[in-house]
Formats: sequence, C-alpha cells, structure tokens
Amino acid sequence: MSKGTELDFDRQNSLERHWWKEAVVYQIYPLSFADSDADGIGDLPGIIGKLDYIAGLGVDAIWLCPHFDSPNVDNGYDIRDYRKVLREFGTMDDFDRLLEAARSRNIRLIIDLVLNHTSDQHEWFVESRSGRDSPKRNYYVWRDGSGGVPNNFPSFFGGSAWQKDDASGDYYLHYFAKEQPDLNWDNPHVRADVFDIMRFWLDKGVAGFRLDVIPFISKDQTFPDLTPEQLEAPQFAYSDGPLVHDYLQEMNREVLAHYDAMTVGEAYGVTDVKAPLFVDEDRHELDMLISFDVVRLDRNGWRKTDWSLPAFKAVYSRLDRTIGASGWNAIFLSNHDNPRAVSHFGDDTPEFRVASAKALATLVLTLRGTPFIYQGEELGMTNFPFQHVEEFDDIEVKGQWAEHVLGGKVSPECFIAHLRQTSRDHARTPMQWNGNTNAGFTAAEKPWFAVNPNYTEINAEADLANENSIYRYFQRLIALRRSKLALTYGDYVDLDPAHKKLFVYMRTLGADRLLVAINFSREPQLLELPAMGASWDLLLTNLSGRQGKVLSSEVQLAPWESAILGILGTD
Ligand code: TEU
Repeated sequence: MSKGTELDFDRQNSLERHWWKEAVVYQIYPLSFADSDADGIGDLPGIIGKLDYIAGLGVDAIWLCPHFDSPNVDNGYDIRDYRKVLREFGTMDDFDRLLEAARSRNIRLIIDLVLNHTSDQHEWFVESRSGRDSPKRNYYVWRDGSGGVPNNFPSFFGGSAWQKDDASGDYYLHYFAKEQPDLNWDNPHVRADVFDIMRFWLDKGVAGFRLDVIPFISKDQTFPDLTPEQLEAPQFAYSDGPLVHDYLQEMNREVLAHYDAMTVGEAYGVTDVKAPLFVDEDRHELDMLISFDVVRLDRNGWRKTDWSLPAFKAVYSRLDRTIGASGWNAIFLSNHDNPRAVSHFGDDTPEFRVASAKALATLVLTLRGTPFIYQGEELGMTNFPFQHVEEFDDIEVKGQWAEHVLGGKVSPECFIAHLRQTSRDHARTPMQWNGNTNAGFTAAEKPWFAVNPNYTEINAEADLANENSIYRYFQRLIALRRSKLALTYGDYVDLDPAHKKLFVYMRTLGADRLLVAINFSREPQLLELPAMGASWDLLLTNLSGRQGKVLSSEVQLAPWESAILGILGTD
C-alpha cells in the first residue's frame, strides 16, 4: 500500500472511520442509463450490464434513483408501490441480481426513498381520497374546502400546493405535483408503515437510503400563510417543520440503528446553520446531507443568475465550517435535478470541455465530504441544446411554463433562455455509450428522451480508448483519493478565498499535507506554493503526466489546469 494509506497506529485509531465517509458514490438515473430490452427505457438488467464500467472507475457505492412502481409523473419520484419494481425497469429478481452483481464487485447499493409524498395512485391515497371517513383519510394532509384554498403555499411545480378534491370538496396538500400528495407524518400509522418499507429493503441487503426532501416531512398543521419573503423560496419554510427531528430520531431508533445503513438526506431548504441538527452524529438522525447551496448559487427559482468563484468557494468553506467535526457533507456538482457540471461550472466549449471536466472532478474528489458522481459526469457530458418548450420532459418545466408563460408573467423567449441553462432535463438525456445509433443507450428506434447530438464525440467507448480521457482521469483521481486518507479525513482550509480565478486549498491529516489548486479560467495563473519546510511532490495534474518534486516556490497553471501536490509525513 502506498504511503498515506498506512497511517501509523495512533493516528489510524484516533480516526473514527466510516465506509460511507471514504466511499465514492456513483448516481444512476435508471430511466436514462442503459436499456436492455429495446423498449427505449433504461432498466435494471441494463445497469447490471454496465457494472464493470462503473466498477472500473473505482467507486464504492451506487445511488439508484427510484426504481419503484410509479406512473412516472415525476419520473419515479411519485411512488405507487414501495415494494414493487417499475415494470419497464424489470422485476424484483432483476433487483436482487443487481444487488448481488454490485456486491460481487465490492459496490454497495443505496436506494432512493421518497417518503414526503406518494403517487396519487398509491393505494393509501386511493383509500384516503375515497371519503372523509376513510381509515386512511389521515394518511395525507386534508383541509376543509368550504373556506377555499387553505393558505398561500406554492407548489414547486407551479400553482398552489393545495388541490381541491371534487368528491369531498376538501383540499389536499402537495408540495410538488398534484399527483404527489404529501404524507401526514403526524400520523403514527404512517410512520410505522414507512419504517416497515425501510426494513423491507434493508433486509434485502441495500446499504442505505438517499432520502428525498426528507426535511419537508413535518408540517405546522396550523398552516399559516407564507410571508412574501418566504414565498420567494418556500423550501426554507417547508424544511423547518416543528417535529422533523423527532421523526428522524424515531426513524433512527426504530430502523436505522439496527442496520449498518448509510443515510444521505436531500436537504433542499436546510441552511448550513441548521444542517448539523440533521447530521451531528450525537443526534442519531442522518449521516450526511445533500446541500443545494452550491448548485443553486446562481439561481433565482427557475431563473439563471451570475456567480463568482469567490462566492462559490465561500459556500464550500461555510458548509465545511458549519458541519463541524461531528457532521458530514455530500460533495457534488451534478445530479438529476441540475444542469451538467461541465456546462454549469466548467467550460463546455470544444477547447476547454475536457480540461474543465477533469478540473471539476478534482474538486469533487478532494473536498472534505463524500463525493457523488452523476452518470455521464465521468465523460464530461454536456447540457442539451433545447430550443422549444415541447422538447422538455420535466413536469417542473411544464408547471412553471403554465404559471409564468401561459400566465402572462414572462415571454416564452425569456423562459426558454433561462431553462436552457437551468433545466433538470439537461441531466436526464440518455447516457452516451458509443457513437452508434442512440449512443448505444437503446436498440429501440426511439429512446424515451432525445439523445444529446454530441454523442458521436462524447461517449464511453471513446473515453475508454483514450488514456488521457476524462474517464481515465477519474480512475487515477479516485485511486489517489483512496491512497491518501487526508483527502477523506483531513482538515480543509481555503488558502486564497479572494482569488477570482484560482481555487487553492489544503487538506491536512497529521503529517500528511495535500494542496489542491484549480484554475477556473481560460488564462494561465501563477500558483504560489506555501513554504512548508519541505519540497512539494506533484502527485497528479489533469493536463499532463507531470509528476515529481516541485523545486520552485511557484507553479504556472495552464487554463483549466488542476494540480494535486503533497508533502507526505515521514512518521
Ligand atoms: O428534489 C427536490 C427539489 O425540490 C428539486 O427537485 C428541485 O430543487 C426542484 O426542481 C425545485 O426547484 C427531489 C428530487 O430530487 C426531484 O427529482 C423530485 O422532483 C422532487 O424531490 C420531488 O420528489
């Protein structure tokens, strides 16, 4: 084992090590990953067929977006049956085979549980909706409709968060689509049934859960109106319910504490100040949070705004500082709800796409927290060139279009100009496996969603054949991360927060000191190395095979060059 892995006995034992802190996680959106039966839709056997490709990166876990039976109003985030695999994805036997095939490659499987709401076709809601005296009525949040809409809560997908039910005249709550009614977690029967669902999947051998909008589960059932300021960003009010921590501690006590399970909570609306309340290990709630603070830095709702590197860096430093020593963050720049990282924070022009995709990978895999890589990020897949609203699939786009464009608030041109930069659909186009028809994603004539036309140039086959590809760089980077525990457990310090083009930070664990420098610009930048009383070793750069001793006190970084340097302890 190379130096840096074999911490001396004292240091190694002084670390409280967790597999989920050291793991690199690969996120799969099953609809768009790989289709094995030529129906144009990704499926579980398709994923099994690509496990060697995933394992080749060196990742330790897969986060599988919802695989459950669903009408797919929100592409699976509207679950109809928590104990059944979506027919188009395959069978429960396929799921068990995926679990085993991943395990045989030392890859754990984390599944995506949506517990704030169900599909309106879930049997619970069908029964709840059947009448005011239904035994399941109180599984959801209903309010008498005689006074009109109960309050001014907005849905994230446009319009009100209250839907009138014609049969009873009452309204039910839905923070997202009207086809996604919110569960009433104040009902102990709901919690008991949810905990049974969690046990079902843990007993099958999943290694944990990504918990969808889990901070939203508690509601102030007096439902006061939101203030105008709260209406601008309702997620902060929605994530601040009175009993959210009671319910998460009950979930931990009743279920999670009995398994070696990792939980990562999607923390939309949780401020960095409140984050420790969810993940401080002494509180026995969740293990880590997915914060939106970085990926929504340049957003005002659906609108794109500007961002600066100092502001970007300040978020990471703030998240790192406030999560403290006993909490933990997820580190990511891509997922199924956000545009492609290289188009969002990198430079997806032909000249800089490869270098900047690698530079961003360097960031994700060397900051303090568990790195999450989204499917295609390892290839530098880019945003899709949307032109017309009809090209989008996302229910959020359709809902916001109805509210803002059809509602006469903004022009179609303005709306599309913003969505071309911010839409979740950028991340949902099919994986680009090769330069053949449909990028090798499906043998069907028409995939469920359009393939990015740049698949002939950007695809896995091309990257696997190129020693200097983004995929190959991810391999080297993940191997380096695994060999240097300082990149997992080391303290993080930003060395130059004000620099407008360079992101330079240290990771320190005992005598091991690593310095990461990333040039976020198209111009060369001069990196001044801190004097540490020993010379730096250049461990990995994204542009060349440069390695070895650095004898000068400064290094010239080329456009979009990233460098990892080390002074490794001799003790
Ligand atoms: O996302 C939470 C969420 O609010 C984000 O989707 C996003 O910020 C949204 O577009 C509001 O701007 C989770 C899932 O990741 C997402 O795919 C689901 O659509 C959503 O919850 C509802 O389950």
